[in-house]
Amino acid sequence: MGYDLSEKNYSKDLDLKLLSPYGDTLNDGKVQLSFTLPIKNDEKGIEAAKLLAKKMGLLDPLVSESVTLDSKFTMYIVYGSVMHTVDYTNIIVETVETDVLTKKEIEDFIEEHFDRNIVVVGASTGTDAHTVGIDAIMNMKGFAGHYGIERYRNIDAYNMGSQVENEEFIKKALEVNADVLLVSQTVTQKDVHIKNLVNLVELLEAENLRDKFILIVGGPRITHELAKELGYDAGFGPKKFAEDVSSFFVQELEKRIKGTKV
Ligand code: B12
Repeated sequence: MGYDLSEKNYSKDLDLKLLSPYGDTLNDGKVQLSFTLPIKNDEKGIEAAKLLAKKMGLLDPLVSESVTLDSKFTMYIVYGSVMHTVDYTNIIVETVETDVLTKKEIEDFIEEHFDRNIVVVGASTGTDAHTVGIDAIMNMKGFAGHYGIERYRNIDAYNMGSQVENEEFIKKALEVNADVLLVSQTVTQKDVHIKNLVNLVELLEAENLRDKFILIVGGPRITHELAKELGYDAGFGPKKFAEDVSSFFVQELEKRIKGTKV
């Protein structure tokens, strides 16, 4: 069920069971959309963009911008109203539930609960060449004002970089006796990340090693829900930093060894 936006008789009350975008006023359903068409920038192109937006279900679409990219490509910005709503009260999202601590709190937590450093091995695995994500989490200098875990005083961090084969990754984890494995996956074309992430779990299971490590994956298209589905302990997406993941793994590690110093 949705509001009858075509008649503009939408409600002025917020009903979270019928959540709709906010433009100028509650429940007007206004959204902005941009896309590129492989055609030249003229009136016919603008009409094509408008028709496409209508087919996508936008009411009263307005092409507010048509930007010439070159003689054969044009980018359009279109405004319109969506007629659909979602029931916000019925949405359940699986998220990492541990408290997020500061760098200092994490270091103090390690000092209090462990009598040795925590060992972390990270990499962008498989064919994935993107290093910026794993570097953001691990590098000493950090990212967006958040120091990476190499800077944490009682974490030994090994960042193997990108295009690391799963076998090589496991070998390193065993060599340094890792507690935590951090996998970064950026490229999702043709679900290549799923195959690679599943392969790592299968290799660990085949060697009876899965329970030896806290296994974490992160990347722009990764959610905690997906990570759990694939057999990982946690997943982290955009806008997550070293504190988020370290808070999780120190508390998880402590839970697993509760009572006994390692
Ligand atoms: C830079 C870049 C490259 C560089 C990478 C250089 C390098 N050293 O990393 C180069 C040029 C090599 C590259 C290559 C390719 N790229 Co590229 N690239 C990008 C770009 C522009 C930026 C990515 C980035 O650095 N983001 C910044 C970091 C900080 O963000 P992040 O990775 O999301 O990380 C954050 C979180 O996700 C999380 N996180 C990430 N990893 C982890 C891990 C853990 C454990 C945790 C806890 C958290 C975590 O924390 C980080 C901080 O908050 C994006 C587009 C974009 N604007 O995002 C495309 C993009 C990622 N690339 C893309 C593609 C398709 C490619 C190529 C396949 C292109 C090609 N046809 O050759 C190749 C792939 C090569 C390969 N084999 O992997 C696509 C991916 C689409 C998809 N989902 O599959 C994108 C989205 C561009 C696009 N719109 O099409 N790319």
